[in-house]
Amino acid sequence: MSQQLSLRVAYQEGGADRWLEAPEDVLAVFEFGRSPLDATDPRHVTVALPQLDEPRRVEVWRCDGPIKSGTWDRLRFAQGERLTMGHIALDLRGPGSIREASRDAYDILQSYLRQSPHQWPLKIWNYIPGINQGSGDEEQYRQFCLGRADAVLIDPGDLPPLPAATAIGTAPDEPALQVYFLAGALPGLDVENPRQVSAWRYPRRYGPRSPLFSRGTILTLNGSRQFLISGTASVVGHQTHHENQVANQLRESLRNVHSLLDEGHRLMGDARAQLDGDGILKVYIRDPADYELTRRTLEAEAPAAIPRIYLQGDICRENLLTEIDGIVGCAPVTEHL
Ligand code: 3EB
Repeated sequence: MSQQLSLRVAYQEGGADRWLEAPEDVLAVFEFGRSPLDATDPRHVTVALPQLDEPRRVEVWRCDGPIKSGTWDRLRFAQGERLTMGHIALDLRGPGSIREASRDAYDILQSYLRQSPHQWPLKIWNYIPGINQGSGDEEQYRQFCLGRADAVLIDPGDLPPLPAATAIGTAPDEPALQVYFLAGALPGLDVENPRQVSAWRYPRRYGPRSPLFSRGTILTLNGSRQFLISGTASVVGHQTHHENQVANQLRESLRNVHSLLDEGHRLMGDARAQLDGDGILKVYIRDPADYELTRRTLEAEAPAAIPRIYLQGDICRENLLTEIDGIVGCAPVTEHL
């Protein structure tokens, strides 16, 4: 018995238009390979990462409607009955550093959430132009982390709920920093991965301010659960494993995902997340030449039932070649009783 999930995510062939025109329950339509500055409808999120596989698809999020959409400062949002999607694209041309843009984006995001009925970010995606440009602490990703920490006035040591996150690099000439999120009226249940040091505890050598995200959050609504999985790479402890080996990096990433899902099951006791037709995976690949091997490796390692899309994106450490994230359903363990 399959239950109705609160957020229904799917990859759909064809363009974004028919989803934006049609049903009442469309919260967001993500279109890949277009600058975030291109979109006009608040529910239409254009993402600069090119799609590597075929056919071309859009990612559609649906939830209980009616959906209200609009603009708030430089943020665009779509608000359903129990979930909100919001996105921000800040033009990086002109004065101002990535650190300032990141701080601005998170300031806007937080002031929007404070006045929203859905105050809790569950997952945040960050797409950062030229993420590995600059050396040492000047690297764009580290500067992005600084800006985020400037804005987010929380001490992760106090263990407040943290959203799950993904941070991926777009082309260096992409003009905009993009941040988009899913939010709800209650915080998600944070899950950390026992195989990995929590990102907010990473040692100093990875940058002056640690990334602020949980490895995953569990959204519970309408009696069903979904697991929002953060960007997951070949990081064990806090160290990169399998340098220059994309297939082994992907396998390690999947071990991390399974370990995270097991930990979620241990914490909740009841539902168990699975990689099946209720979920989706996104596979980010730094070098398009690695696509075939990455695809074959995933086909050998992950259930065929889970839809997936392959996107070209840089990973936040220069020595990482691939990363995966996803949204997956949790089947109630008691369903057959
Ligand atoms: C890692 O495990 C990979 O800065 O928001 C993954 C997910 C990563 C989110 C972020 C960074 C972020 O550390 C990097």
